[in-house]
Amino acid sequence: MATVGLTYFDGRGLGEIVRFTLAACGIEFTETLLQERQEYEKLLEEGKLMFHQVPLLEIDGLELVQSGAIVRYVARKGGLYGDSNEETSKIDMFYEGTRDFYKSFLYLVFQDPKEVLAAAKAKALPRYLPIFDQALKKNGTGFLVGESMSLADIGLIEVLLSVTEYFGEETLSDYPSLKAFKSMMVSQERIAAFLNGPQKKGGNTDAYVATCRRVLKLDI
Ligand SMILES: N[C@@H](CCC(=O)N[C@@H](CS)C(=O)NCC(=O)O)C(=O)O
Repeated sequence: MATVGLTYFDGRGLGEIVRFTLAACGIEFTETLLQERQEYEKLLEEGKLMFHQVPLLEIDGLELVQSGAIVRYVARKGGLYGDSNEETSKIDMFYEGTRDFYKSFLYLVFQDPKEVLAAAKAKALPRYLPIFDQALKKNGTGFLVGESMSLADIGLIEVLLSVTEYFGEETLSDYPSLKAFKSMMVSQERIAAFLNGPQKKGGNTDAYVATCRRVLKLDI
């Protein structure tokens, strides 16, 4: 199979969900981790970045941008996007919910982390944790939709790992279904291999933030 290539930064941001989804689908990929403005400008000149943004996934002769479109393509390919229109819509609803939840942490590195985490603790956690806990309980299979893993579960595990990293495991104490979900997901063979492998990115560092600012000429 031709090489699958992800272009992003050496950090999580919007690239991590693409990495998670590829890993969950068992699709090997290489990474271009942008360091300099010229690399980004070259991609623009080549017409690879439709909206002048990364992540970019090169796969099956396609140049895909927009993280939502990318993960859906990969999930479809890997059988993680439901078997019917109804199932796929449910997966989409949950997946979009996980993205709204994840947004609470996304700009952590560009704003005052104390303020971002305090807002997440006050608003996002009490809103989303009970919803996902109840949804898992109601579905009763360990997964959010149907009887097997889907893109919705990938979105949820990504955000739960951030939640427990920032606020501790005890954050899930009152949510038994979420707790069980997290243990089950991190021990799935492909997810475990990704989490323990070299392509999983660590916490976002000052170097990562500086690189994003330099490459994208960010004024935040
Ligand atoms: N909706 C897009 C947003 C992508 C995005 O904002 N990417 C940032 C890096 S995390 C970027 O390339 N920003 C450059 C810009 O918008 O000029 C997606 O989900 O992929």
